[in-house]
Parts: sequence; C-alpha cells; structure tokens
Amino acid sequence: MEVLDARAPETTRNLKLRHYLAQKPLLVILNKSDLARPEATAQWLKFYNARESAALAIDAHKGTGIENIFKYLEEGSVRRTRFTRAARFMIIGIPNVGKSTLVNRLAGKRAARTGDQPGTTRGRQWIRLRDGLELLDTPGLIHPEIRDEEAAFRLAALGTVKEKTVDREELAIWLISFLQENYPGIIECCYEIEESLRPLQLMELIGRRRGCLRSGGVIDYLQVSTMVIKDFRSGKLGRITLELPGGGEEVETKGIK
Ligand SMILES: Nc1nc2c(ncn2[C@@H]2O[C@H](COP(=O)(O)OP(=O)(O)O)[C@@H](O)[C@H]2O)c(=O)[nH]1
Ligand SMILES: [Mg+2]
Repeated sequence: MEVLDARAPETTRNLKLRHYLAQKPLLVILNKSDLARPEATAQWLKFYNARESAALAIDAHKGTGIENIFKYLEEGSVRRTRFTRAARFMIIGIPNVGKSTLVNRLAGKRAARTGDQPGTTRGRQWIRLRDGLELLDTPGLIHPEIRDEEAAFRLAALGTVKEKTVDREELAIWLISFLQENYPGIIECCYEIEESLRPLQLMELIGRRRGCLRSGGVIDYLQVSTMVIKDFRSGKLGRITLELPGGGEEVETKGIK
C-alpha cells in the first residue's frame, strides 16, 4: 500500500515504486481526505482506478474508510492469488503522509505481534490482523521526489520535506497566490481582509489583523508565514487540494481552476 496525501497525490507519490513491485498488487491510499476537496479526491480515485492501481480514500486519523481497505484485502486481488500462508503486506510512503497512523488504525488494539522468526528480537515484526492477513509493523519510508519548483512548494506546504528545503516566507507567498487563483474567497473569508491585492500586501494585512508584529509595529513576515502555513495544514482554511489529475496520457498535474 502506498500512502499518498490526498491534497497532492501525484506529488507525494514515488513513480519508481511500481517498477520495484513488479507483479505485486499495489493499493493506493489517499489519506488525509478530510483535508482535501471531496470533488478533487473523487477525480483522483477515478484517475488511479483507471490505471494500474486500485485506490481508496481514507482518513486514518478518524478511521474513515478503513473497512474498505479490509474489504479490498479480503476480497480483492490479494485473495485471488492463491497463497498457502498469510497474505502479507506493508505500508510505504514519504514522511508525514500518515503511515504510522494507518498502521495503528489497521492493527487496532487486539493486534497480535508476531516475530518474523522465532527467537529473534531484532528485525521486522508482523502484526496479525484478521484471518490470513499480516501487516509489517514498520512502514517503509521513501524520500519524496522533488520534480520541479511547484512540486517543492506542494511538498513543503504538506510538511513532507525538511523545513530548510523551501524558504518559509516564499512558501507562504506561493500558498497565498495559489489560493487567490484557485480558491477565490478563502483568504478573504478566513482572515477578514480584501483579497484582491498582491500576496505580500495580503501578508501585511493578515499580520496587522492578527498582531504578528515586532517592536515598533513592524510586520513580522516570518510569523505571518508560519501562521498561514499552519492554518492550511490544520484545515483551518478549509478543504484544499493542491493539484488535479491532468487530462493527457502523460501523468501531468496542474492546479485547480
Ligand atoms: N487530518 C488528518 N490528519 C492525519 C491523518 N492521518 C494522519 N494524520 C496526522 O498527520 C501527521 C503525520 O502522521 P504519521 O502517521 O506520523 O505520518 P508518517 O510520518 O507517514 O508515519 C500526524 O499529526 C497525524 O495525526 C488523516 O487522515 N487526517
Ligand atoms: Mg511514522
């Protein structure tokens, strides 16, 4: 299972994974769907399901959609490949997409931990879920692929890359202009300011409104940036998806119009 952030599925995806998996089934999980725009998530599900992978949208935090994962595992392609031992699967994804949260959700409280080999204390542990299903307890961590500048901004907005990868003030400016263009009215509504201004002017207005000031009444742009990014990540700005599937053959991505 590859866990993606539903707000930017292609950007948080590892394009080489399919190649490494060879013929093994891959289930794409669009996690944090509670923070994404529902219509956009529906488009992404259609996009992935029409291609090589099955895809499901979930909210691992609240547990929404977890039953569908079990349904897929029990009835889907995993079952059709005749196996003589438990079907084993693992969770893979870039940092912060919710892998650990999902492991805990799937394992629940009653999960039995079973060592890979008796007597070994180190090494991997398999968590027995339901009949014939075992989950590797440690999710596979993969590095995000930073394909271009826009992707870097999306990854940074989602908190999946190290803070120093993208300048925080530049990120806030990118986020504000993305929202102005694709989600008109959101800034105006959330910060109670007129939004048809340049992003930097909006930052100043937000700073004044929210009291992000340094001594002498100077706007603290870093503080404003931190707040805007936090408001996006926590869902305070609403349900926002950062990219939609492109129309062409190629897996291209674009903003929401
Ligand atoms: N809103 C929301 N937050 C989530 C969801 N899944 C995980 N999180 C949060 O995202 C953050 C990262 O989750 P974690 O499981 O540690 O990600 P990991 O780095 O991939 O293991 C944590 O603060 C989680 O509570 C979800 O479906 N919705
Ligand atoms: Mg983790």
